[in-house]
Amino acid sequence: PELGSGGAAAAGGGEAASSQISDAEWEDMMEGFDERSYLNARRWKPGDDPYTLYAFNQRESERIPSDRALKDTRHYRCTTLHYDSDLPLTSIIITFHNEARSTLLRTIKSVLNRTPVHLIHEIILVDDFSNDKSDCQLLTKLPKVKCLRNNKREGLIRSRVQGADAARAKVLTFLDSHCEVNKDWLPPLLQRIQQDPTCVVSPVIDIINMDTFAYVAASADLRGGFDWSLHFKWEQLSPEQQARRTDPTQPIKTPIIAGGLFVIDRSWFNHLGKYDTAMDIWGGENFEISFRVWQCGGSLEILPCSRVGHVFRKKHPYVFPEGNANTYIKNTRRTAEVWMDDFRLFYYSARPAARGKSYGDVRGRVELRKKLKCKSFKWYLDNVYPELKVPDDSDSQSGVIRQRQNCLESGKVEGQETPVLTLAPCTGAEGAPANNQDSHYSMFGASVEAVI
Ligand SMILES: [Mn+2]
Repeated sequence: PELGSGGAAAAGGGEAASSQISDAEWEDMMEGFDERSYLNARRWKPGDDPYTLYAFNQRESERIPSDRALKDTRHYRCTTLHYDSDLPLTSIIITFHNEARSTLLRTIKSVLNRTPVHLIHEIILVDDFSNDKSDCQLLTKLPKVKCLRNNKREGLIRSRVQGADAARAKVLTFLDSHCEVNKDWLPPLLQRIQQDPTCVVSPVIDIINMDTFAYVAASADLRGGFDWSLHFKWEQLSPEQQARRTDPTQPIKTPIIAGGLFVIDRSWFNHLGKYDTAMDIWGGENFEISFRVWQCGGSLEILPCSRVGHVFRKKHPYVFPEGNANTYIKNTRRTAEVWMDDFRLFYYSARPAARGKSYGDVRGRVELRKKLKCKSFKWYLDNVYPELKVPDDSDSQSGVIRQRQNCLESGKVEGQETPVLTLAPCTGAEGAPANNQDSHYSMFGASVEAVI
């Protein structure tokens, strides 16, 4: 049954029971959690490199209190907005694998301290097979906190689906495990979903410095973008888009979400096919869900009046069983095959290494796309991301690729279907290259691909 679309007082059944905690009970629970011993058990030891375990400064994270004050980084006009009193409740889902205790705890405490209690149905921690299961278990002493644990490593995508399947509130809020939510972060997100349940919304993601843990405001004039290799990047709004934004509190439509933090109506999430659970560990899932939301009748927005800080790192602290690049290619290749139609060829051109990699069975996802009667990738490009330049003939050149006296040349090899490229002395005349040295090549992003 669809539970509770009202405030705690209006909601019926189990949801109300778990949402109604008296102030005294709340205080008892907050005080009942032995923070000092939780943190002390796994503290950084002097002499150790503070970056080894988590790829951010563990020592600095531990020096900062779990309930530190943050600067309110919103535009001042956000502070004058009012939100409905009957916003839907949310289940907050935080997945993690071997997260620093200090950072995970600060994520949760920031949520408990800066969110109207009656809007949180539960906080579901999904422990993706961390080495120490008490990292998660001990936190269930805190109000609203539940813990699910995988009995093998599943990765972010399947872990999030586990959390979503267990969630009971009307709205799902996905958070990363090294965040701090800022003042009034949740009401704008819930209100937008109440207005339009097909909208999938993200906060502006402020920056928590990985060395100092300083909380730094991010620009609110950014949206998510990408190139043909399916590499995510933040993009400045164009001058025209800027000019159209007369009200800095208005939502920003975005072609893609960064993926770590977003809010979605639970039945809409289920209707759209959750996530592609054949994707591994991390990476590429934000493309899949973004294309799917847009092409299947929804939209993606960044809400500038909601701010959440996130620790941005330079590398992943954990291992990918099949290697980082292979996992990213498998996940993005599944996305390209299911959602990009013939435009997937530009993906292969930009990421030639993806061609030969296996990506598993996508028939179920193709079926899903059919069943939901989703629009084409051309529609997405025309209507959502016209700024993404589609390579045309002017991007591809032909001629000789030459290194001193040698030219790139193609030749057949016994028993192999595709020709092999080698360097050999140039044979054609100036301006009239020999046939096997006449190359057609195109450049997308960082890679050059030659077809002879
Ligand atoms: Mn993260």
